[in-house]
Amino acid sequence: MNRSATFELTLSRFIRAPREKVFDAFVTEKGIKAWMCPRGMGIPQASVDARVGGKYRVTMRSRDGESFTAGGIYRELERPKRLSYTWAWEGKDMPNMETLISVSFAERDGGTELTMTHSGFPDQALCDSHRQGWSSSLNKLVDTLDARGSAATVTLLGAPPSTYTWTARMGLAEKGVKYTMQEAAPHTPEILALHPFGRVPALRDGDIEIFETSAILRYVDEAFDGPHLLPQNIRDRARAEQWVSAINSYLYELMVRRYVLQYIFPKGKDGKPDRAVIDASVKEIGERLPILEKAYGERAFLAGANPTLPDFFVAPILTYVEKMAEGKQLLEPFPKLRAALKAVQERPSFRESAPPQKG
Ligand SMILES: N[C@@H](CCC(=O)N[C@@H](CS)C(=O)NCC(=O)O)C(=O)O
Repeated sequence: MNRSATFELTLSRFIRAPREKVFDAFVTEKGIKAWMCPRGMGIPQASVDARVGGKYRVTMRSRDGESFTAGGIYRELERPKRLSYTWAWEGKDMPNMETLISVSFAERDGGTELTMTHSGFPDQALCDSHRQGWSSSLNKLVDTLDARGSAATVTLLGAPPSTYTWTARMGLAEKGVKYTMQEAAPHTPEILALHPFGRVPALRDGDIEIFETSAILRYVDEAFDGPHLLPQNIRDRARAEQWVSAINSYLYELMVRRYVLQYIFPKGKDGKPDRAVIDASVKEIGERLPILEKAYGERAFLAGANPTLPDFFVAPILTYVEKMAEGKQLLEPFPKLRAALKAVQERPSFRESAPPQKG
């Protein structure tokens, strides 16, 4: 190892699994293949000779087919308590350094407290990039060993009646990602800890924290296997992003805040909805819906033949609009929009993610 190397990282995780199982996930081919790469990557090859002085080698592959191989030598194997091994990348484009990984496995509350130290980095940038990589890999380790799967690492914080929370839940369900739903209202301390503007939803994946629904679902789309939430060709993907942005910027405020919420939280005289505000919003919604109708063109959904992110953003909003006094009449003149909405409303992801019905 390079003597001038001084940078190191330490990460810990509690895993609801016995120490032996966690230890074996580091030193068996099957175990390593299940987790030892960041989310969004896979391990096509791993070889292991788990004895002191024995070698291991791991090849990681990104979705776009790029491969990265690391390997090293076991220095210490004390199952199920301690493990240490060297770590070096192969290939001329990879950092030329041999580093050391030490892992301890302690029993706690019927599970395992894992502490990993990776030392010997020649600079902070390499140390930080490895911290990110290991942090994401350890999320996968937890998912694999905990009976709850990814619901052990992925938590969505939000308020089920909120349209954005509904959209985020739909995206997670479409992708087939198990998650824990933590109910939290906007501007509460739990939300403010993750979202500096206090809005819902926010997502935590291990120690990775994300706010803004489109960023959350972008992350979910790239980090997990499962059907794509965005179109795969450049033009349609740009179109999908365009409509997500347009819905957020030009439709949500009008349809939800200035219309639906006027009924749900009336602020007019005698606790009734403010008629003037509602009338003005209805007029404006009537002017904007033709833009949305036109957007479908010959497509069944906003960015192509299949529902993608913009459809998951707009459906909860239009579902609320549809339920208000003027809603049916407002949507009536727009057959393409109604057909797309109905198709999304019929998806299991939409129904499973819907806010609980009152009464
Ligand atoms: N741009 C945010 C918007 C989130 C948002 O506005 N959420 C609403 C609930 S649907 C909220 O938190 N409202 C509380 C507030 O505005 O104070 C996103 O995409 O996540």
